[in-house]
Amino acid sequence: MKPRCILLALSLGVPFVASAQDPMNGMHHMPGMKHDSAGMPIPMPQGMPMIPGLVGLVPSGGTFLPGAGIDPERLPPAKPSEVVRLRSGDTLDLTARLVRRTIKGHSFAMYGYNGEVPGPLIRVPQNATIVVRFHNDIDLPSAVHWHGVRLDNRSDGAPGVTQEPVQRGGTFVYTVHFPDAGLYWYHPHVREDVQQSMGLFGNMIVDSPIADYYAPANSEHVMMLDDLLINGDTLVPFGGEGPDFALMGRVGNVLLVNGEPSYAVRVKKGEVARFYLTNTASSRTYNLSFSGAPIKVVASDQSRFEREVLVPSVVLAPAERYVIDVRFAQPGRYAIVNAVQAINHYKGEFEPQLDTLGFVTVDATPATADYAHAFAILRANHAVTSEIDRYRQYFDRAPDKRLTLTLQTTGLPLATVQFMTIDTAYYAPVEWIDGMPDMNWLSTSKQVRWIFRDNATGKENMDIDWHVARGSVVKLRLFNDPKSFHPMQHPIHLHGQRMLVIARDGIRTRNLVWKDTALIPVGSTVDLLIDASNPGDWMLHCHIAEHLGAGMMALIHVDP
Ligand SMILES: [Cu+2]
Repeated sequence: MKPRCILLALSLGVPFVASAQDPMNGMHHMPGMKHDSAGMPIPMPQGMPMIPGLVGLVPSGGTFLPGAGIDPERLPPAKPSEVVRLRSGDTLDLTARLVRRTIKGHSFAMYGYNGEVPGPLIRVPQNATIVVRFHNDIDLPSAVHWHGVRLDNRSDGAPGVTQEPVQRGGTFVYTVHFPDAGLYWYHPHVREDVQQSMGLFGNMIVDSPIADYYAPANSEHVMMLDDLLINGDTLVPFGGEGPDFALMGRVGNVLLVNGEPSYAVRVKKGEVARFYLTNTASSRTYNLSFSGAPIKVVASDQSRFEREVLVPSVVLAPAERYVIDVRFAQPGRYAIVNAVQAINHYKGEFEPQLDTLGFVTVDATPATADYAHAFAILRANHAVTSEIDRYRQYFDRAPDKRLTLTLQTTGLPLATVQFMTIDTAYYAPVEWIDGMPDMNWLSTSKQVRWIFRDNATGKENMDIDWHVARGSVVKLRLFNDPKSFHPMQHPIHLHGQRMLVIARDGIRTRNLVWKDTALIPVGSTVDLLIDASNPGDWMLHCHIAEHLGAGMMALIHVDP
């Protein structure tokens, strides 16, 4: 790695020119989202100075924070998530509203579903159909997307595609059918950079009728992973007219589990604990481990794996889910650690970064049921394999469509352009932290346009109007161009269908699982096989909230 002396050569006081170009497609406009705040500095990593040419600049377009003018102390305190068990035919009222959250001693006006953060944990049997009456009582238009659920298109909750955004005071009734057992989550699909980050997310667990669908476990725990960007005692405001942090997405400096900065569970000696993991962060990819306790990966987004495997750690990109079993053989305190490789852009070096998300305390009393034997068996899920067998005939055929992932910028500060020109001489396949928050903060969705480009037609983003017949199997090849202005990984999410990641860089995936979100590292070519079985108009998009807000989305029509 080369030292990054370019910083010293950058000029001072480069004027900040905002472009009038609007790259958005009308789906994420927020009229009335303007406030007068003149902006504020953002926290920088220790020992990292702001780039001289960026000092004193603020993003264009004003700022937004929830509950403007409301004293947080007058809001109801957020409650922890409660389990709501529903049967087919049941109705749930779900209201997004302002709540007070107290994080590290500071109180903020934020959001919650039914006053809870995370929102209610909806637990249903497989094949249930429920009705959710959504009420919007927050100060932004909203909607609810049922992430990963192959439901009726009308209830997909994608404003601009399947419904109009729900204005404050408005209601929308969703019919949610759960055809697949597994772990899912719900969240808004309007200004996700604000609404998800402020607390609007919740899980759904869909239970299979098969008694030993998963191996036995002594306990179950839900971990919704999130991060929050705080400067001293203040939330760093959001872009008023569209997302800021448009280059890398907003990477928080406080790591949260279930909305709290410290997570604690207590188990017994020898206990097998099942963790339901969901990454709800705007941009951060996690690499989780449990102080060496063995982790068995059981399931991901929409199914179990073909085969259970033991792993040292679990990587979760935004919106991905994993079901894991962890066995705690000895009493003691096990830290839950996010261990990643940070890039110091100033020094041009990689360095390890460890964050403790919480602790598992293991009592000396043995667990009442001893599942050591079952835990030691790595199960082969033949039902998953035999279902996927029907699709293997398509694995080797030529891709039906190829998309290149790239970006265009316009009107960025000169210092940013100069820095990036040098910085992207090398790249990391996955950026785990934000090593340059000043540059990132100052980039808005008016200056940065993230792009899916159709290799065959040259069409981009929402101009890619792709029709496939219901019941067809589609091979989609994605290439993440490492030579773009700011190469970065993208967790790509497809609504309403299921897909297999069949190959990465030409290497066949050996242990398959049905997914709805797949991480595409920089420089990688990833082949997805889509089971296009659910008719309707469905979004394909990057799940980094700010990349979505900066245009990285396309439509796939599954024709009936
Ligand atoms: Cu992206």
